[in-house]
Amino acid sequence: MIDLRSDTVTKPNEQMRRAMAEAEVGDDVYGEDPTVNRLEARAAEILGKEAALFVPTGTMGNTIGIKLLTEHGQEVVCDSRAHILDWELSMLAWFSGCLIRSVPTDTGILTWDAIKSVVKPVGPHWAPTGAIEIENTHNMGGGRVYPQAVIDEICDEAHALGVPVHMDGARLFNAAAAAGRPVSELVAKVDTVTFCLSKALGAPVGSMVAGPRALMDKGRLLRKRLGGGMRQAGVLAAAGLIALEEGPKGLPADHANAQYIAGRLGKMEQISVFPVETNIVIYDVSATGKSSKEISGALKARGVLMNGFTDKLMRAVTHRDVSRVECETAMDVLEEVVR
Ligand code: TLP
Repeated sequence: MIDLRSDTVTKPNEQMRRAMAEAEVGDDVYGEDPTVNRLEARAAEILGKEAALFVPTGTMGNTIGIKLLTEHGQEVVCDSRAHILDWELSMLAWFSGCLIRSVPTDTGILTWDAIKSVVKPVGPHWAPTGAIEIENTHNMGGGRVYPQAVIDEICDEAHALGVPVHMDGARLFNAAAAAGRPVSELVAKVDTVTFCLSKALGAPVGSMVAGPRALMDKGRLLRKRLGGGMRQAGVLAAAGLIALEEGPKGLPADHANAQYIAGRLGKMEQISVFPVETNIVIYDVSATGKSSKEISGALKARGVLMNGFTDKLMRAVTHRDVSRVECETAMDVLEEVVR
């Protein structure tokens, strides 16, 4: 199977498996797992934040990041196709007790201009804004990267009003690779940030949430409350350390493969493809006369996995476990299915 459903499907390589087997471990709930401690220190250093916390998933990272910035009864401003809104089972409402105030955008990229009218102070008739959330890269926007000036403006304006900003940087390293900037620059002004080790960076499990030390100390308690106190988690952190150090090196190749796929899709008459900046390719199949479910099923029968997320929109995600040759084969198969 050529699996282009997501970069979440990457499997640990030999180097990771060896490191996992040999990892030095301890009880992380006591703060005694040396490998987890190393991963948290290294992630904080790379991000330029005071502290970082190893969490099982990106969803838990976002949950903790946003809970740390908000109070029950507030609103969180995000775009209308944000992962926290569409794909996290209302976790934000459930755990943080906040409503989402979503703002429609073409590409998932918010601007201060687009959100300033919905950012609200405390008042007698409405819920005040507790935080702003931005997603970089933007998944459903097609892996789009925030222009740095846009992030900086949102953060500066929000901070001037006393409103903090959380970044869902599940694919933060893809954004950095595409922007040609260090991740620390991308996140310099946000208050809390989550990124995933388990997507394009290749770890089997794990994400990080980072920010000021005092917040991360509180975040450690929230992680425990959510059932994320993972004890001898060094076996996972060992793979995470390799993902963190080695994973980013492979991202330009994944991005080139996504461009290759977009190029091939662009040549198929009944398909229209959205602009590609990183490792996510979104394309519209409505002109084929088939639904994305039908196309997905026909592809699967021929050894290629790609999913639709609406009736007409499909997604291909490149990652370290698909080669250029496999991308070529996948496109040959799609051409055949469409024909
Ligand atoms: N995204 C998954 C699915 O949930 C859609 C995928 O295949 O792309 N933020 C963003 C931007 C994400 O794309 C994801 C996962 C998460 C958070 C959540 O990460 P996990 O799955 O580790 O909870």
